[in-house]
Amino acid sequence: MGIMFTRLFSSVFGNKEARILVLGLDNAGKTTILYRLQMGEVVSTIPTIGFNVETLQYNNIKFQVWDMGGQTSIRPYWRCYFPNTQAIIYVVDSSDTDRLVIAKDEFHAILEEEELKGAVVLVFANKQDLPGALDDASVTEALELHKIKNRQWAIFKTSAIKGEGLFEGLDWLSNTLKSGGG
Ligand SMILES: Nc1nc2c(ncn2[C@@H]2O[C@H](COP(=O)(O)OP(=O)(O)OP(=O)(O)O)[C@@H](O)[C@H]2O)c(=O)[nH]1
Ligand SMILES: [Mg+2]
Repeated sequence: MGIMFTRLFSSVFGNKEARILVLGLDNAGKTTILYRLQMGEVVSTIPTIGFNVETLQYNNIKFQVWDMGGQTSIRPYWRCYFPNTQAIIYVVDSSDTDRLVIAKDEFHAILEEEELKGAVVLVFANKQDLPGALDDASVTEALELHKIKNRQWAIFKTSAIKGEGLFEGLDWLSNTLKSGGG
């Protein structure tokens, strides 16, 4: 009854809830992004073993953001968190050109997952502040984003350290989710 009432209340007042998974290779900047979005600050991070989950309210949407550890040994556990996900934020270290192929393979494996069929995809080409970082067009090509079928997606250049691009991405996400995506 309590949950029903909350849902009814939320829908009357236009509040939507969305469950978001933040995925990507280790060191991509996922945890830095989560806390930059939530607190507006750069926090010092350690590699995530498991996950962090935080709630943030933005544009009338209550985002429940799951930041998963990206190390090779942890990636197989991502799928335990796939059910009921409305959006994926896929974070790439745009300066880590050696591992872009691995980032691409992991990304397309995620898109194949039945449980994520309805999820919209936001890609953050992160670490734009670093010399040698590939721009959004190059990351689009490296990740083969144009192969994506039947799904809404977008890519944004970001620097979690400088706080650039993140809210532009979240704007796209909230508008897409409000208009029925995910
Ligand atoms: N220069 C630069 N460094 C960044 C940026 N975003 C994150 N970093 C740094 O990259 C390192 C890894 O960041 P994390 O946020 O811990 O990476 P993660 O993706 O959560 O890594 P795992 O938890 O191991 O999956 C840290 O030293 C961050 O300060 C960025 O935009 N620019
Ligand atoms: Mg982390």
